[in-house]
Amino acid sequence: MRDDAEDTVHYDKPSGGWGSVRGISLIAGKEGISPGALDTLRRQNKPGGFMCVSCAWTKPASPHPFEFCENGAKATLWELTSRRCTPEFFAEHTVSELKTWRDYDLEQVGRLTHPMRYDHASDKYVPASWDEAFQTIGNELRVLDPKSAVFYASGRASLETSYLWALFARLYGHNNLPDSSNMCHETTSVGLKKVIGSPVGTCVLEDFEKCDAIFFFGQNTGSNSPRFLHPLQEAKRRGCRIVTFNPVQERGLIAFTNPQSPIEMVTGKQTEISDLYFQVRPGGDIAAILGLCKHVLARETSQWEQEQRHLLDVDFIEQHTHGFAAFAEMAKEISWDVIEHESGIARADLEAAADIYCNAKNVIGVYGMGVTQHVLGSQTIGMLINLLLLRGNLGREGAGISPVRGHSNVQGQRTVGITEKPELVPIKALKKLFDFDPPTQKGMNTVEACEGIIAGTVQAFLGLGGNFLRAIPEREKMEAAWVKMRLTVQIATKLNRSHLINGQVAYLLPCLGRSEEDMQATGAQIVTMEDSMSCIHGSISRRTPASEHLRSELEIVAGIAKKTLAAHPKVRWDDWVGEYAQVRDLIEATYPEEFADFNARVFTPGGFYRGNAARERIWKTESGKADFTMPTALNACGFDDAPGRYRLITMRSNDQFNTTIYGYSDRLRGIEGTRDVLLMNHDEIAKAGLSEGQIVALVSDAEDGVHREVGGLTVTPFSLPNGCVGAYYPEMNPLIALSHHDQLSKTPAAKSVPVRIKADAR
Ligand SMILES: Nc1nc2c(c(=O)[nH]1)N[C@H]1C(S)=C(S)[C@@H](COP(=O)(O)OP(=O)(O)OC[C@H]3O[C@@H](n4cnc5c(=O)[nH]c(N)nc54)[C@H](O)[C@@H]3O)O[C@H]1N2
Ligand SMILES: Nc1nc2c(c(=O)[nH]1)N[C@H]1C(S)=C(S)[C@@H](COP(=O)(O)OP(=O)(O)OC[C@H]3O[C@@H](n4cnc5c(=O)[nH]c(N)nc54)[C@H](O)[C@@H]3O)O[C@H]1N2
Ligand SMILES: [Mo]
Repeated sequence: MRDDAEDTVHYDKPSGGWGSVRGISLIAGKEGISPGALDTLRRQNKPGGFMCVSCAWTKPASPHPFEFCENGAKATLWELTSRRCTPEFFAEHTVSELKTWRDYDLEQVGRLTHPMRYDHASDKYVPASWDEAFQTIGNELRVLDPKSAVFYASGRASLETSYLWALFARLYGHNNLPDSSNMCHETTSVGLKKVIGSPVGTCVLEDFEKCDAIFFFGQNTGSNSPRFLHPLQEAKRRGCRIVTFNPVQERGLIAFTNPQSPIEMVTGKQTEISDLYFQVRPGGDIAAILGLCKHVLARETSQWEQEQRHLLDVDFIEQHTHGFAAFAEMAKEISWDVIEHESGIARADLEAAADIYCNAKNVIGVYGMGVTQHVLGSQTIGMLINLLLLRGNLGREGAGISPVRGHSNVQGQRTVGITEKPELVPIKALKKLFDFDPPTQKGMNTVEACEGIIAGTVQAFLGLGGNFLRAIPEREKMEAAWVKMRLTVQIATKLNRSHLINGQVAYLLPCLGRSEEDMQATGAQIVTMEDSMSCIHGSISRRTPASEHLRSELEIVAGIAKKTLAAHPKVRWDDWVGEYAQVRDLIEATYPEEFADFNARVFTPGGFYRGNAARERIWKTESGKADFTMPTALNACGFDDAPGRYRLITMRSNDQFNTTIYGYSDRLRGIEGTRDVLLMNHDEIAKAGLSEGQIVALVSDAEDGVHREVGGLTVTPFSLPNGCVGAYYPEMNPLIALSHHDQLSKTPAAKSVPVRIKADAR
């Protein structure tokens, strides 16, 4: 492993450990948590308890005494804050003033308590009744062309709410259902599906108990799915080898002290996580993995010559794959010079990693945003699958592909119909259940919705959670176009930037969080979600809601739908609101294979598995087999190197959840007190004629020539490959061109943005 240069900022303690406990208590102090909050935490991620609102990592059948991590606790405490964002607050501040606040300060105001309408004359939010809000929104939608409306969903809403959200869109007449997944693992939904026929990972938790090697690409476990560190630690103890490719030396992938283990906490004992760690160039993974494949193929040739024994799983390749010969030919032809240059990794290192692959019976490939958020992100997934296919590491125990999803129900939303693609909609079932013709025209995904808003063809935006305007690329153009829309509606728990840019008619509707009791006509309601491993879990909470005026997301969706659509005997919004189990019955009727006996299985320990064809070696691809694929280029960035041009990685700190900034301590990277940093290595700082601590700006270097700029960044030495710089998401989003996205899925390519440094900015 490359050493951190002495004077770069870095953190040399393990992830987890006392630092994570301090992280939780700091946030508990800051949020001013109310009594009983810690009790709620104790029930987090346990069967019969409530499911964490943070990441989508799976929840085990036999949970730890505290089955939550530093960041899950932060997310829960963030929701359980005692602070309130009330009508009085809005009376005191104009929206123009609030626009000057930091994201952190907006959310620190606390939980939204009342439905609010934006009043243009006073430039303030004013209280509205729920009836007025639903009626006005319904009236507006009724006169619009349904195809000009967009219904966005952030990946937190339950399966029940998501199903009704998608149903509402289709009954109204469109498939414009972008969701946060479009900025995230859409590359998986499209790219993985293309090559193995499954839009989701094939692994379950038990596979991590049986694998011999794990190859990690661009996923930051320590910050973004810390509970995953437990199975990793256990795997290491069994002797499993871990190889990591990441331009950043992420602490969680280097070493871990288990905060659940008193002995480890007292003695400071830590587990080394990665055996090999390579600081691949951003966008260099296609080349790196191709290098691994090249060495595996070379070893096959020599082993066969010497021992007449195959290293490859030739039976599997023969029976289950397509395109092997052409791929092997290409891998043999390509020169090591090109691979080394594009990946930034030496041949000997790649060969050592490939040896680990060859010596392991069962291998799992894990990846995250470092793979999906590139112009050739889908192709990178294809290359990773090539590697796994060589030794049949798909569709058997202990092996497979494991994309680590983001939001806690982002995968589930797709499962129950949130998609812009009509071919993924169970049209027949919907027709039968609700007696209507679902729209068949393709809808808009996130990038297309943005294009529509800029072009003026989108007239209404309804957001089920999230912070759309902060999460998307091309911020300036988008904010300017946004205000021209006729109707904007945001369903949310806390105030954020997206609530301050408003259409002509605008509502902010406050909802219950998952950690709060959802009381309806038939009693307290259960909601469900699907984790990263396709397991479905129920969640229930008994906590008193933040305000008596809050409504559940499901109730809000039904409230708007009822005022928008004509009454229909089969569409029974009131009954569904009264008893969510009825919505689960509808989900089961729509997707009978995945959701058989849904209501009976809601609290299955560890969740119930909805199955995966690729895991059974059934390949729902065009060729009917798992496909070996060839990349069109070895650089996944979608742009070439040029003098003065850098590849910008937009990063998440350990102290944020997407656009929610919990604080200014990126503890695991040693960056404290600020997010306005530009990270680059010493050589690059010197080469650019800069000095540490200098304030600079970044400007876009996209081909389109549009001026995009973010200033006020402090040059900070940090261990990164040459030719690249790092800075935080979402602050850097104004620099990303809307057209800069994965070719296949349109996921914005936020991990390699072409930029230049403007040194004279003050
Ligand atoms: N605490 C916390 N938890 C979260 C979130 C959060 O913001 N905070 N967000 C949630 C969501 S919605 C999501 S999608 C996930 C995101 O979780 P991750 O998938 O881990 O996303 P990131 O942290 O954006 O980036 C992942 C890693 O990719 C690396 N990387 C960047 N470019 C490259 C590259 O070209 N190649 C390789 N190999 N690596 C690269 C980065 O250094 C980083 O370590 O986490 C979820 N969980
Ligand atoms: N440059 C760059 N851009 C990125 C990324 C990146 O790595 N780099 N990552 C992308 C990814 S992976 C994602 S997923 C998106 C995130 O995009 P979003 O999902 O749109 O954004 P979040 O920040 O998760 O949304 C936070 C807001 O959600 C609301 N909220 C929280 N809990 C609830 C709830 O229970 N119900 C409701 N209705 N609202 C709630 C709160 O008001 C809070 O302010 O950003 C993407 N953008
Ligand atoms: Mo995400």
